[in-house]
Amino acid sequence: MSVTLKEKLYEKIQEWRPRTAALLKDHSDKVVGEVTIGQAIGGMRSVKSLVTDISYLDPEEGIRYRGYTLPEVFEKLPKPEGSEMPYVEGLIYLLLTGDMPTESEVSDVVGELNKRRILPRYVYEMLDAFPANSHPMAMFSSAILSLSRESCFSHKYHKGISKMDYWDSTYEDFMNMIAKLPEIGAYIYRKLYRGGERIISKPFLDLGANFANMMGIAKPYDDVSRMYLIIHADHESGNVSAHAGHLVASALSDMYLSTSAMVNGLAGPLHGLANQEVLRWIQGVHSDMLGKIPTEDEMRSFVWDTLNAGNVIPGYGHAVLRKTDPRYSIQRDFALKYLKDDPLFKYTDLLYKVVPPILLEQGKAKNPWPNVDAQSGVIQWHYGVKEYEFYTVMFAIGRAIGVGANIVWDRALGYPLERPKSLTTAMLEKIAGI
Ligand code: HAX
Repeated sequence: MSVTLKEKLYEKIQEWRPRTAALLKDHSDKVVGEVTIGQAIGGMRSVKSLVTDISYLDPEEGIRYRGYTLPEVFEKLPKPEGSEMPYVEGLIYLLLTGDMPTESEVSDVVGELNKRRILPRYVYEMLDAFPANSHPMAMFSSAILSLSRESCFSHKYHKGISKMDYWDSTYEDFMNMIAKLPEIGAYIYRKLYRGGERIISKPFLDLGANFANMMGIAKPYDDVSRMYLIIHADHESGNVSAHAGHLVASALSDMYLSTSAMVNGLAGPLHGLANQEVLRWIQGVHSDMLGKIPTEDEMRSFVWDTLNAGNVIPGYGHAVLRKTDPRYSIQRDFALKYLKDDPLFKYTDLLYKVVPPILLEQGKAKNPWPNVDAQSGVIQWHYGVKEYEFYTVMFAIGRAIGVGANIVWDRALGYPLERPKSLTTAMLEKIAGI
């Protein structure tokens, strides 16, 4: 009999617990770093105060999931027959256990999620009650929040369970929730933008293919979905969405309450909403140019106009990364293969050429290179998803995988309530000697 994902996860948890316990018991006083006034005022940039084993973000190299770079993840994870992109279910296995899954382990996860995907009727009814001009992220977050009623963890917690068992019902919530997110996302899409004509999911499909099916978009959009969900899954735990999810979960709020908070953080224009802003900005250039591809000089002047008006160039810069985001490069490779003649792709490519030198010349942004959001909307647009408000919902489905896996591990390793300390401005002035 093969070992299930849950059994493998439990083995890994048992192996890991003594490591965390030993660090706490014998090395609690060791200094990890110091905090400057600049960091305390400046959004805690680079303050080393979180622990996660799910992913690590190197400023030069980009994200590693469980030690694997993104190109390695795309190369090594099993792929559905005839597809270029791996199963999202394989990534779920990798993030939860740290092991690269076999084909048969992935197919067990496909089956496991398919058993859990049915949404309670009240979620549809609640979504139907939203006004037609609602932002899809507000609807998505509310739908997840409403599912808190289904939480196995909350149910067990109120009956009384040992701390050592918290991970078990949290894992159940994680799997139940991940299975449902594509259903919720696609339902919102079809309701808001396709006259409410819902497409029912097909239980034999993998998560990426089922999402494409429910969106109503033909191949190779299944591969776009897989790629999109995988690249957005995690970016360490300090970014706004991941941190929000982890923080709320630290109060032992259930997976749904925590994920809804994560989604709310992602909905900010400096974070996940940037992908909609990129498209809005490019569309502005497109209409000013009456659809013509601008010359490099014309594009430069659009970029300077945006900066001189006091706005940021969406899709460029990053709080941690200092190189081109590998999540951008993976999408660019896909775009070069499938949409190299698309006018909007030509715009993005032109921007890749002109924006970094301009940001360097301006001298403010610490990272002049493109991030994940610079490319993703253009690919969605090409496949007919032109409602750019929706892009962040797909980002959120992906991000829930990494943040949720992290929450399962937070519970397994007994991470406590998060509670950093605040200071007053007067205290900082005293430290500064002014
Ligand atoms: N265009 C213009 N100015 C920029 C810039 C950009 N793309 N990126 C940074 N800057 C500016 C900042 O606004 C800041 O200016 P002030 O000193 O006047 O406040 C200065 O450069 C220093 O900022 P930084 O330290 O380099 O960057 P931060 O860590 O403060 O912010 C951001 C990182 C991603 C928020 C920032 O680069 C930005 O606003 N980029 C555009 C929005 C965007 O693409 N966001 C998506 C990021 C990826 C992500 O998380 N997706 O979810």
